[in-house]
Amino acid sequence: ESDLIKAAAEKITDMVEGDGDPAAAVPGRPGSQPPPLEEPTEPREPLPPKPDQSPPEPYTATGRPTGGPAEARAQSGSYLTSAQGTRLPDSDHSLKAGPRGPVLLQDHHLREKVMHFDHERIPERVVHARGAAAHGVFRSYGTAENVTRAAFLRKDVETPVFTRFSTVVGSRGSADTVRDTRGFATKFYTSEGVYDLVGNNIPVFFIQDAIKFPDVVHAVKPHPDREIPQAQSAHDTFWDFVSLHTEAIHHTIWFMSGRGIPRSYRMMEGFAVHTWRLVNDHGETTLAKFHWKPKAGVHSLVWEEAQIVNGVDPDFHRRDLADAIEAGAYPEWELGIQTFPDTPEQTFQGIDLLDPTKIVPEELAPVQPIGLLTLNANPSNYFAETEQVAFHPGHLVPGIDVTDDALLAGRLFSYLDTQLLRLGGPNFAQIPINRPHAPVNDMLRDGMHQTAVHKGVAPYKPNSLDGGCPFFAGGDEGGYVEVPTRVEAAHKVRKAPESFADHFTQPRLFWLSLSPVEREHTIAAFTFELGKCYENAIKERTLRALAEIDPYLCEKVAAGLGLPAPEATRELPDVQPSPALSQVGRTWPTKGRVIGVVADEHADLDAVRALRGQIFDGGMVPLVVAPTGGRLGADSGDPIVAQRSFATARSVEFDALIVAGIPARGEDAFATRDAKAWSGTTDVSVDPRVLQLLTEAYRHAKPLGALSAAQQAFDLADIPADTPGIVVGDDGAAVLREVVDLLGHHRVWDRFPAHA
Ligand code: HDD
Repeated sequence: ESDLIKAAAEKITDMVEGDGDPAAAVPGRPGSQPPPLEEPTEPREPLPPKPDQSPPEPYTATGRPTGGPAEARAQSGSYLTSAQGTRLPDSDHSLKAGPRGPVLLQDHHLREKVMHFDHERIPERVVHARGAAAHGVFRSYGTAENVTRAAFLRKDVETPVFTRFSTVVGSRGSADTVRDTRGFATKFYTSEGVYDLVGNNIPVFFIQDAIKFPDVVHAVKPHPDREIPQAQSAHDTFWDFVSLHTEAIHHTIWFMSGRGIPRSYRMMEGFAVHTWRLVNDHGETTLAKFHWKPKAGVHSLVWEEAQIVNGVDPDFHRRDLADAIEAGAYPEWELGIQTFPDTPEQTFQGIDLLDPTKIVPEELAPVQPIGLLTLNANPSNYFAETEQVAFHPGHLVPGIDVTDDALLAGRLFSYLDTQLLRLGGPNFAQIPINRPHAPVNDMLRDGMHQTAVHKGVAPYKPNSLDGGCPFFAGGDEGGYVEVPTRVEAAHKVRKAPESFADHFTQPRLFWLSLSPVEREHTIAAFTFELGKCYENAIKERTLRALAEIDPYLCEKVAAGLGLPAPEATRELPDVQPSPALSQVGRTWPTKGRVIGVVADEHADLDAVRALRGQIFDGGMVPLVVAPTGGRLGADSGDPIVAQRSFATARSVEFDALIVAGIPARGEDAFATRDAKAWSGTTDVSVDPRVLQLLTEAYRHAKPLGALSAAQQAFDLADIPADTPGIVVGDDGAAVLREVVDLLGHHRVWDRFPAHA
């Protein structure tokens, strides 16, 4: 009997392309199968190996196929893979805690396979519905090679990527600058299959266990009776949840700070939140947290700006991202990792690495740069790409594995499941934007939206009819082999570890790390949000949580709500602040920032031309704001195009303003309006829309400049010339230099009152 099997196996092996002797090492290959009980029919020649089939062409940043051998793309190649192109070492055994089980929820291969089978006979994201995305490239520095064997993290490897940013709460048509967490999800089309890094702009999450996700989302979404408010957390159900689940207060204080209203997607940090397990070529493991660091700095709007933008330009962030890319000012982020020894406790300096509501301060574990992300092409079709892209934290490549974080475990289930509803079936990996750029050779068949025309007759393992193909890949052939981490025998319980019960030390750490002005903005946000709640009990419960963070925070918010401030129930811990958490006090690059130049026909047009050129040369965006559209100095040989008119410009669009001329009140300018009401001045000789530009920019602590001849505009707007951040002079270049220096701090922070 064994001779017969051996002969058949040799025949099959001979027919398979590829080098080496694949039968030797890998279970599941011909030759290593257990013998059948008996031969059911007369032995006959096996059918030829399953022919390769024409793969669907992958979509790329430029809209063209990536090139390379067509058969390297889909349903082809020698090894069995997941739908994402990751090679599989085994498809017959679920991942278990020991041979006798139980089966682990983190077995993403089992779930992918069974989920797909379940749907073989043949709507908006429930969260993160509103988003904007871009194509790009990730270039690895190779600095992570010692901790991970992931091929895309080898030195100088370039990997195409697609990144989607999003708000969490609002529906697809909601505004961009609402106070919310932002999603930051990146799909890496690696040579080993798709890797998704599905993160947020906040390093901690609301909850510690995925089983509470429906609760927190139900709480923050609009009230079910009237379906209001849209894209807001400022309502009773959200704060009811937060005050009753105090583990949410850490995430909440982050998005009550400026982090909840970013200036631009280009100016946000990103975090994968969970701790991941990296494994290197030698099988050694390291725990790690991923960070994205924007080259443009980390900046926020102020609340009034965010609200104005919501009305004036609800697509502000989407437009900003697309404009920057179109202008060639490609946004960049460095990917970094914090690494921790993979000890059985999975803690670092007392911080539980499995608790997704905890950070490890950068001062304790520095973020080490491992590569650069550059977004360099806008999508050509919003639906095909931005809407249909499907992320999943379980899309992993060899070298990156999961930990036992209970929030992550639930996510590993949820993201596959949601795509079934959203993308209409289990074949979403065949949608162009989701297609791996690695060979896909799965045995997932049929189902809704099947676009592949599979050949061969034996989509099952083991088989002899399709030549036994495809084969399993061992770890040394790029197979995704789970790290055989030890699972201690324990009782089944519905419980969290004890360390998860500390809900307040890290919110206090965050609070103490903020600068005084950031604290004032955070107080204002809490006061606004709770002020929109109707139930006093909810406000009081939240104040009790704030008291456990800091007495000043609690007292100020309580005063704003007109309620007594409760006392903390314990002595507040002595916490070392983390300066890296503050956005103030550092100097940031000014590349890509927008400077408005206000002028009319009476301005010194040579000075305006020079300013425009100098701003542009500095890598920033000059926008000339004139009384009407069209051109200034149309009769001159070098007219100046007005990018904005007084009717279309609003201060929120500019990071700084320079007034080059004092534009007189035009005939059509608010003819029927009371200029005093708009500008705070009785003088109507300056167009009130210009005064509004200046007073708003002043209130939002933006740098303001004026050429001497135009400085009167500040007087008319009641802006004292001796306040910080007001620059006046004859020499346009010198004024600009000083304005740009101020812009390096993002805002003139001294202009905000700050006591905390
Ligand atoms: Fe989630 C989408 C980020 C916890 C369930 N999530 C989604 C997106 C981002 C995140 C960026 C949008 C992806 C895109 O652009 O298409 N989610 C996170 C982070 C979390 C997190 C950083 C915690 C660390 N999520 C989380 C939990 C669950 C989900 C605990 C469920 C148990 N998330 C989903 C989802 C979404 C989603 C319902 C909606 C659309 C989608 O997946 O594709 O499955």
